[in-house]
Amino acid sequence: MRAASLPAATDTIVALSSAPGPSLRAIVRLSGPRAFSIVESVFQPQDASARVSFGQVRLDRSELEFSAVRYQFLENRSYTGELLVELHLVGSPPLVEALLEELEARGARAAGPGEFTRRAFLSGRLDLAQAEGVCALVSSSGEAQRRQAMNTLSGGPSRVIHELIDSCKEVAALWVAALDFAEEEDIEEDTIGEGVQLLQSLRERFEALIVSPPEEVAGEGLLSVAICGPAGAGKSTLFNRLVGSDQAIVSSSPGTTRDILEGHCEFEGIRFRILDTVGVREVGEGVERQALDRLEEILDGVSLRLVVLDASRFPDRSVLEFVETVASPRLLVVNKTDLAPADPVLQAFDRLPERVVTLSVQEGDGLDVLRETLLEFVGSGMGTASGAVLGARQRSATVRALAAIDRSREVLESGLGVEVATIDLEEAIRFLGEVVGEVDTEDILDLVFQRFCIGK
Ligand SMILES: Nc1nc2c(ncn2[C@@H]2O[C@H](COP(=O)(O)OP(=O)(O)O)[C@@H](O)[C@H]2O)c(=O)[nH]1
Ligand SMILES: [Mg+2]
Repeated sequence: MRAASLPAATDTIVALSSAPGPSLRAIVRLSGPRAFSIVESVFQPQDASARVSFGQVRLDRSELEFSAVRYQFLENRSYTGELLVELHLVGSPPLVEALLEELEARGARAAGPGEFTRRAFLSGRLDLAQAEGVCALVSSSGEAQRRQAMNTLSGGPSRVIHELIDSCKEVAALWVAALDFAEEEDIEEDTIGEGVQLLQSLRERFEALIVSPPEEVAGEGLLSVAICGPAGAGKSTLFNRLVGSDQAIVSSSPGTTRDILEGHCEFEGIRFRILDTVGVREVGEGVERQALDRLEEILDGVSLRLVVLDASRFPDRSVLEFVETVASPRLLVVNKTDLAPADPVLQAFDRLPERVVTLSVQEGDGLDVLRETLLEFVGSGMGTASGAVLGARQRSATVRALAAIDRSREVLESGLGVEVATIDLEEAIRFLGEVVGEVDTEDILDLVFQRFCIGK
């Protein structure tokens, strides 16, 4: 169901939509059928017919009078798709407070978090993915994240998701057509062969969307990166270099880092949360087992893992095994290239992790490449073919859609037939629909809009 077919709101909401606290200018916003008339009851405009007008606000209840500028927007021109008024006044918290109180007394209701954007969605002005873009924009920090949020807002992921939905629907339509000729054996067989291929190529397009994992960036404006690897590889040295401090104790005797250290850094406007962890060989049995469990937990919770190895020490079996267990996305960092070339260490792997950076933290060689690689990783969402960055909710729905696509392919391959495979395919379409809000599930809406601040 398209959001636009949901019933329009009948009440009028009000909230401060600029930042709270003293400021040069505060913006109080009303949206809903009575927005114009409620404001008219407290505001004397200099030019009643102008869309933008200076005027006087008179508040009966608090007996206050002050000047303000009124902006009026008709339904077809407003953010929410409803009648919308903004009063711009001097940003004094007591004045704003008194104004809100008066407007509420006159029939406006205090808006809940994200309610303006929710209405924009309900009136079909934004789709759900774009609405989440607004959320990310509001909470974004730094220029790059702002750009990314703008990308969502301008429909980046929406466009890609709509394309995916269309492709899924095309495949489903092919199958329905094939079912009409089901008596003819070879048509069904051709359809199955072709279907498996179509689903496989769909899978790749899904992956391009899901692989870029910077939902943290879009959501919280911070990407967490854990540094892990064997003791003495230079993890703490790298941590200090990235974070630009000497928080972590660097020592030539392995086993110095016992706790998880956390620091922050920013390059090119992207903020990173960096975690320095305990070295894998620093951990033995008994009490230290806890440290290893903790390490696993940390590695689970981050967006990217840097596995640091020492170029001058051939990785032993336990290190190689450890690297295998580190989940993607991960980046292999071969350090201390001032002591030895990286190649012999790299050759010890049967299969190398996807990305490798060689450097000497001590000499500072290769640190730029590492920073660029980190940025590239974040930017993979901005710069990939899909150009789309998914928020956490969008991502999880997309992952579920992909699982349904895979089930559909398995069904085809196991010979259960096109009809059964269609059920999973349709489920995939439904999950994708959730991403862009082509559903009427109140729960999803609540989930999305709760994360907003009031006034947005
Ligand atoms: N030669 C050289 N030594 C390094 C380099 N990076 C770190 N080290 C040294 O390696 C030792 C272990 O470093 P540390 O950061 O404590 O390793 P961690 O156990 O992985 O945290 C220290 O003596 C560091 O000074 C490097 O690039 N080259
Ligand atoms: Mg250390």
